[in-house]
Amino acid sequence: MSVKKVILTAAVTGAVHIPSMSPYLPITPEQIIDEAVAAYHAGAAVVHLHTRNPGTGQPTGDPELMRRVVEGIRAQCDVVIGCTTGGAIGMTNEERLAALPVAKPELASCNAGSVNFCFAPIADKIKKPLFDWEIPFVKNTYQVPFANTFKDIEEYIALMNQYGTKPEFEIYEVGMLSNVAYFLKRGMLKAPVYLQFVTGVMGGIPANMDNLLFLLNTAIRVLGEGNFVWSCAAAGKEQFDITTAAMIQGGNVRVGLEDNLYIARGKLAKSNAEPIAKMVRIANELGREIAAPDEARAILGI
Ligand code: KMH
Ligand code: ZN
Repeated sequence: MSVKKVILTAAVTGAVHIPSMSPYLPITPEQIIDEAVAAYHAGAAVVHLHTRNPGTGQPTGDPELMRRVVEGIRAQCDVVIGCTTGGAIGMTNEERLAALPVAKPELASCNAGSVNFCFAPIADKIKKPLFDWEIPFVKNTYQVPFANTFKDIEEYIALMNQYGTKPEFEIYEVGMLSNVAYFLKRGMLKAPVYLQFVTGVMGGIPANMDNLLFLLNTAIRVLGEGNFVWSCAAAGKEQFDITTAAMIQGGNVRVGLEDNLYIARGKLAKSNAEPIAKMVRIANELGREIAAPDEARAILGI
């Protein structure tokens, strides 16, 4: 069996971590652009983007900021651009989707079901927050679910189809694979569908080997082998163990400061290029070649 080249995705800043946790978390459009371009030079074929208020670091769905970020990256490299439609916990669907018609990215996240997406325990670790919004923001995730109903998912897919954007399905729980299969059967999606197993979220499937294989084998069962391309991300300290396991299993990999602020135990990553470079070294050891952006486009069918 020939194993395809591995697509490395850099999830650059996200909407979970807060500025008080790391001085290296990209905040302004310029920082996000620089980080994305540096991650590309380190080996990323895809960047997954969120934006933040440049003054406070608070996650925002402001389409103008996303437009600036996407244009800034496109001016410097041909990395595949994936924009979030997950936004941040507490945002409305309108806020989450606002950037899509403006940025018209090749790829956008499409969250494949509702889940508790909790990161309230961050509050216990921050003694002196840099900004007033940070602690209420993380605490709010203890009581507000991340809603992605069937109706929502249908609307997100329809909008992506309208703008020629391929959905990247964020899979936080195994049952969400059946949700994707439902939309594939209805003819709203073109195979191969792209799955991102996002393990390790508090409220979602834990990041371990059993669950990685459970997700993969269930995807084969409900979608059919050949009907999907998969990648794996892991939130927190399991990140590199599980993404390495995914690579061994023939999958693609997402790393970056959205998922994990550390490059090793107790050592903050100074950039998104660092975890990408680490995965390139691991891939080299494992004999997996790294996909360039155009090779990623071919694999993903975009
Ligand atoms: N910010 C999280 C609630 C996505 O980008 O679509 C979800 C998230 C997923 O980051
Ligand atoms: Zn995201």
